[in-house]
Amino acid sequence: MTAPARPAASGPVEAYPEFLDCLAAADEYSATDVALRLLDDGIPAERVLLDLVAPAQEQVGRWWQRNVWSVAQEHAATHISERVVAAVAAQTRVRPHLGRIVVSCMDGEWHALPARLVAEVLRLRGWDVAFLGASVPAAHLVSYLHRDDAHAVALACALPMRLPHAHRMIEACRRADVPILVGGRGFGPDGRWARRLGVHWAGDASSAADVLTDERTLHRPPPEDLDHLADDEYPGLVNRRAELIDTGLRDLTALVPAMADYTPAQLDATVDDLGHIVDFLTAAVYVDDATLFTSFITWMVEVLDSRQVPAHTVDRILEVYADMLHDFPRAHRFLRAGRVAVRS
Ligand code: B12
Repeated sequence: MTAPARPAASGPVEAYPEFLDCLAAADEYSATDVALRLLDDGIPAERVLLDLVAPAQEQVGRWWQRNVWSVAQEHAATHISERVVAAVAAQTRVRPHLGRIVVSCMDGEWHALPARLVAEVLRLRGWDVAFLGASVPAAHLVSYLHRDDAHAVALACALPMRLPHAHRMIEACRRADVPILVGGRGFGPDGRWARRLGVHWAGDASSAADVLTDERTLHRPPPEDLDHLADDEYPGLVNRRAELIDTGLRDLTALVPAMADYTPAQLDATVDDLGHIVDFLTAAVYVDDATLFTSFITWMVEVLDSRQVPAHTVDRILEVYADMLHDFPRAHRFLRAGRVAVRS
């Protein structure tokens, strides 16, 4: 008797719905089977990581954003994706034949999985990778780079509001004289904010691997474009952060009577939201790009709307901040653009 024919090899795209179902069911073993089956069928590990795990995580994000999934469901799914990445890595041991690349998240950056995907792809391409994971303080990273004769450091930033911190980290690495490559959605859809900060950027793990092999380019970073910082609006906003959050909270409490009955957790979440508004505005001023702020506001309105918080509360906060920051011309202009984004 002959063995039943194996189903024809299918790729990550065909396996994606099944993989998502496994994440939704928090079924770690089946999710791992889906990924390992693709490897068995001859699909390169890089494609399994980037065409199966990465898009699934984006979908997880969309479901969280629309309040279809709770934070707990997102955490369970992300944990499984991490296990799948580890399982794929364990099946594909590549002896390093290229230099040492240190892959690290920026200080305060907890999105380690995107950086881990990059680290694994570099490892698959033969680099000797040191993966430092989430939120590495700048001073510790620099002393690690000194210790380790790195070919380059790859820095990840998923949230645009962390860009001023990212820049400080980039400068610290520059002083250590190690070539830098950055990536992650925090640098903007086409890496436009990386260009502002004068640093090489790659849009995905495969192009990161390509940039790192181009020695000449790697050692010649693009020029920084931060002359606008001479107006001192950025440090002014940093100094006024606490005042902006306090005033916003007081104003909202008067505007939304239901806030009187908010639980401490709900109040914390509101303070976090106000902090994000201020931090995204501050980051937009840092790179001098209103779209950083307006795209955040559009995202925030969608997040709040799916949680039954009306958009006019965001508009009101932006109005309050515009009044408070009337002598900050750029921030004022971005707040006005933000109010247009709320209404569109
Ligand atoms: C899982 C997750 C988390 C987990 C992360 C756990 C972990 N171990 O990574 C936790 C719970 C910690 C988390 C927290 C938060 N998160 Co989150 N998170 C996600 C989620 C769902 C998946 C992340 C992921 O794995 N992505 C998959 C990879 C493949 O994404 P990728 O960025 O496309 O990566 C590719 C490229 O960008 C590039 N790349 C990425 N990094 C690097 C680095 C280098 C050096 C290079 C060269 C290239 C490169 O290559 C990658 C592969 O090709 C995303 C959704 C999303 N779209 O990413 C939200 C998301 C990023 N999170 C979001 C938010 C808002 C938050 C919080 C602020 C929520 C909160 N209120 O607390 C916090 C902030 C925490 C912090 N300070 O860092 C938002 C950001 C929205 C925005 N406007 O910026 C997103 C987009 C969700 C959403 N759709 O709304 N999150």
